[in-house]
Amino acid sequence: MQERVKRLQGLFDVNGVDAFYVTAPENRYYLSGFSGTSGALLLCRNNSYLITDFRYTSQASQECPGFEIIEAPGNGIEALAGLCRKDHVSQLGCEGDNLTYAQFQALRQVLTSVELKPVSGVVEGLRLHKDAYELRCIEEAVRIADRAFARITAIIRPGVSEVEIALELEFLIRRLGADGIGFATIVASGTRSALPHGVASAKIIEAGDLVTLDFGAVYRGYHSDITRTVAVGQGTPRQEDIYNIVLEAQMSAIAAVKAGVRTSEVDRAARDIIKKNGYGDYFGHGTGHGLGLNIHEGPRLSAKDDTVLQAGMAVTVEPGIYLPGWGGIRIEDTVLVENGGRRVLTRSPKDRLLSL
Ligand SMILES: [Mn+2]
Repeated sequence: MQERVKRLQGLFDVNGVDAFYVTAPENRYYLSGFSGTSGALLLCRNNSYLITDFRYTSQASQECPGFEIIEAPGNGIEALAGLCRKDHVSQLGCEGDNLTYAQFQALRQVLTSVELKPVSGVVEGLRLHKDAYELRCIEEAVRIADRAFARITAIIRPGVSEVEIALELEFLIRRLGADGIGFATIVASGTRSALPHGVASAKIIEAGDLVTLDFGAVYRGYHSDITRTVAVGQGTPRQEDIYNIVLEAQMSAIAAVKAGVRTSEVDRAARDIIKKNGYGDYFGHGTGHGLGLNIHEGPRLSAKDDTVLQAGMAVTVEPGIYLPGWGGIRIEDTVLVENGGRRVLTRSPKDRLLSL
């Protein structure tokens, strides 16, 4: 954590600040290790403070060595103002993407002698590169999701509802050692599988349905993300054809992932194959996204993004084809960017349309 704080302090000058105020829960956790739900960091050149309330002070002193724990009631901004005076802060960076307008106004009112500078993506930029510990957490989150998938296929059959499948998945994920699930579990069957984000509904699974399962585990704060589409009963030729196009697109995008490559090139690798097969209009989202303490973080793997991939980034690769009134297919893996290549972390089978 001290190392991370040092790297942030190294970015003070380029951002024109002499201290940083951190409130986004994932950024706060990343920099301090504080797992409570309420608190803020003030990082100055020489001192690091965690301002929190009575409920969390003893937890914070255990979790955050290197931080001075300041107990303050309410939103803690009076305490913040006092610390800014004590440490002679004149330009305070704050998280423009996280603070609400009301919070910003409240800060401005209290911090009368401090220039408040909203900045964007600074801590998020540090979080792009996962260290060895973070990678181990992501790998464990992936392992849990893979194990849950291996077990969930046994209960997918006609007569079971999407919600029942989702609940079972979520139960398995917790039982397998995760903190919890990473996002609302998607179980989208039949024509609902054409909804890229079809969160599980009361719909009953029928023979002949495609079922898209998109879910993930959280382990020590870190996410995994996986999608598999399966057929209930023997897949039809058309279901298999479209599955194989999506698979080819996904494999091609995975093969494009390596340090030094632009994210837009990874997106293009998937999109070209789907276009070439005539389904370009039915793949309306980006090819993937970074993940870590957030389920969606940088880098974005999309046609409009030109971030250069670097070793230590963790991303998803998840093209899909969605045909309204028919159904949809998406295949998603969690992938680690390495020098000269990539490592696909998810291992659930995908090499053909699985019939259940
Ligand atoms: Mn995803």
